[in-house]
Amino acid sequence: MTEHTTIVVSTEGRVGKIQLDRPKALNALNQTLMEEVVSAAVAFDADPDIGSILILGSDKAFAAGADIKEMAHQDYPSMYASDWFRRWEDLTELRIPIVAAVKGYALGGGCELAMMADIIVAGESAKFGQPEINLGVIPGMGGSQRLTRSVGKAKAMDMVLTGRHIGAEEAERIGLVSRVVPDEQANPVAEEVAELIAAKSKPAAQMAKEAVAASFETTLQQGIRLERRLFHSLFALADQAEGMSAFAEKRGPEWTHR
Ligand code: CO8
Repeated sequence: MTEHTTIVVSTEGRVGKIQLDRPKALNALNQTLMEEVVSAAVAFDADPDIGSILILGSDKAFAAGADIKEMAHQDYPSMYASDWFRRWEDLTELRIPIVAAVKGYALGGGCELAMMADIIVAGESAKFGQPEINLGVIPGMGGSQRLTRSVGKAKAMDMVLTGRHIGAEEAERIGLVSRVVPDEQANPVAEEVAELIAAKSKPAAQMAKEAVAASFETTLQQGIRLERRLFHSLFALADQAEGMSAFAEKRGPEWTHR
């Protein structure tokens, strides 16, 4: 197994787990952490024995943003030449469903990383925010786009322009997170969700994710056409025949993920 310095990677059944592990820096996202998270996620995506990814933070912070100390001394030529933080986009191109458990701070890049997940389970202590404006910059890992698509202009402008943090209850009310649970339940519930998804037919789950994700990119008509084509294409897979036979025979399906 690959040696990591900023994350802990493990598997639990068909769930691939990535625990952010820079607790002293509140899991601030540096270049090493980005590379390690994305590489681990890419490997899980390609592994036929893994059906979902779970991203976990620590109790005080999911992640308090990009590593400000690492960024502070960058200049425009170095940021541009390295296309700083582009690698995170590779995470968003994965087909495998991703669940994030958020407790404590999910700020700046931390909020943006959580939004790259398909489902966010928040503990009651979760605090989401895009405070970059307080550092004289703006969101740079998709916050201005993903946040706006997920919660609408009114709340996105409020968060991005004022930098204020919102709590778990408000985050659920505005549609940023899927569920809020007591803190001690956040990791177990997120794990249950990830296990439930991993127990589905992998290609069906991937196509379900692709169809929902497409709604952020396409017109309604194109999205509905894509959904129908994906639906049709599932009839080429053994899992469709198995799922429907199992229903008729009143038994649980045995997926071959093919
Ligand atoms: N980067 C680096 N170190 C951090 C960060 C961070 N984002 N956040 C916290 N830390 C460190 C602190 O410096 C401190 O280290 P040390 O003990 O060595 O002094 C340690 O973590 C603990 O932090 P605090 O003592 O500050 O803990 P508090 O409980 O007092 O406060 C807060 C917690 C409120 C979360 C506070 O730490 C804070 O405000 N952090 C910064 C939050 C922030 O501004 N995040 C946005 C960063 S910018 C960003 O994310 C841009 C992303 C897009 C980049 C795209 C490029 C193309």
